[in-house]
Amino acid sequence: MNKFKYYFILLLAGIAIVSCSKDHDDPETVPLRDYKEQYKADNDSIVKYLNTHYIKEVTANFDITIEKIPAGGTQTSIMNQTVYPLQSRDVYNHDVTYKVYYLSLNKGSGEAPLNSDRIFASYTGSLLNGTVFDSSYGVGRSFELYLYAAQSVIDGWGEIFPQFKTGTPSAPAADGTITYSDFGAGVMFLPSGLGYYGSGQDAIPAYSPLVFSFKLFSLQRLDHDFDGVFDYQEDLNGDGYIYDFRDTARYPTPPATMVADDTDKDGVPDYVDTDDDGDGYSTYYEITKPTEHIGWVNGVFNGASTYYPWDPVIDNPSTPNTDETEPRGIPRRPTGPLKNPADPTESIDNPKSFLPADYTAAGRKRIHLDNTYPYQKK
Ligand SMILES: [Ca+2]
Ligand SMILES: [Ca+2]
Ligand SMILES: [Ca+2]
Ligand SMILES: [Ca+2]
Repeated sequence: MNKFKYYFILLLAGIAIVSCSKDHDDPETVPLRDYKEQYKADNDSIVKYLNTHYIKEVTANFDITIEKIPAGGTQTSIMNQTVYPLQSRDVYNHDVTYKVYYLSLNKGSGEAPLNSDRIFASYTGSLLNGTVFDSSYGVGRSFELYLYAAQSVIDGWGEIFPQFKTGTPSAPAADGTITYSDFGAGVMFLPSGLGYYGSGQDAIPAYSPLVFSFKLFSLQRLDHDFDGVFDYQEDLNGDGYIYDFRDTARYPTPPATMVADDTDKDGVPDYVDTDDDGDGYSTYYEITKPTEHIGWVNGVFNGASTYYPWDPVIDNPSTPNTDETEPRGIPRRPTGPLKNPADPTESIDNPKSFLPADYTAAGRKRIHLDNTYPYQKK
């Protein structure tokens, strides 16, 4: 959790060095443009694009062709067509609330990624003038949506991909190839503030709005604090997004609609907080299954996992040699009889016992999020 502090200190040191070097006639660094001003210009350009271009074709495989409406043309603009109604999402970033436009060509049949998961997707990126600057030519590649990943993608991807779902994989072909059907497919129209902004890339001039068509094939859930609970299970309000408001450059004054997903309200969101409920016991410790509960116990199979999964899971039929059955999820604070029924006071010396329902009840407050459990020492 101190990583951020170091990052900001390094950043400040970097700025100090740049300002010092100006005195020595080194090339000046150009300050970044104002995000709000740039967004106004970008949004004008994007709206103009949406009003002057049309969807020429969408193939059965969700490959889309967008072209400019020719002079005198009667084609319906992207903005006004109704086959794929234009959608938008409000995105707060660098103190700007962007209205990000996107098209949904197909929602997808699988799971939606969280904005910190790894996705397997294909894409084609172009500028508003139609220049294609990069493409994976329909072939899926792996990307981590997490903003602070070593090789992270642009901010806009993490905001739009969670609106789509993955596809349905085929059985592997003879050469091991898996193909996907009914995958998420769409087009996002990104202002430069959610793209490369002032730092242009090879074929992308600085401050370019970007158009990406994409297909979302599959995803991999990630656990960024290694506490045994996946990021998407630490998305407390279930909106598909987690944010770290310690990043005050991106989020100086987050709107009320953005939720921190921070159980103990210490400013560190659950997905990077190793003690989610702030009770002094790490989440990793709290979700560790007692050894006497592993494997076969009194004729009941309790699963081979060292850790409680989030919810009970059934055996995976495609792995006949392994029994993944796990009837117990992370429990709530126990509700069974007291150890000493003669003493009505629940305490560390007189704890309640776990009932089967404590491991499975829907909506239960799991113990790693309940700072009243384990019982505190007197
Ligand atoms: Ca985690
Ligand atoms: Ca959330
Ligand atoms: Ca926290
Ligand atoms: Ca804890």
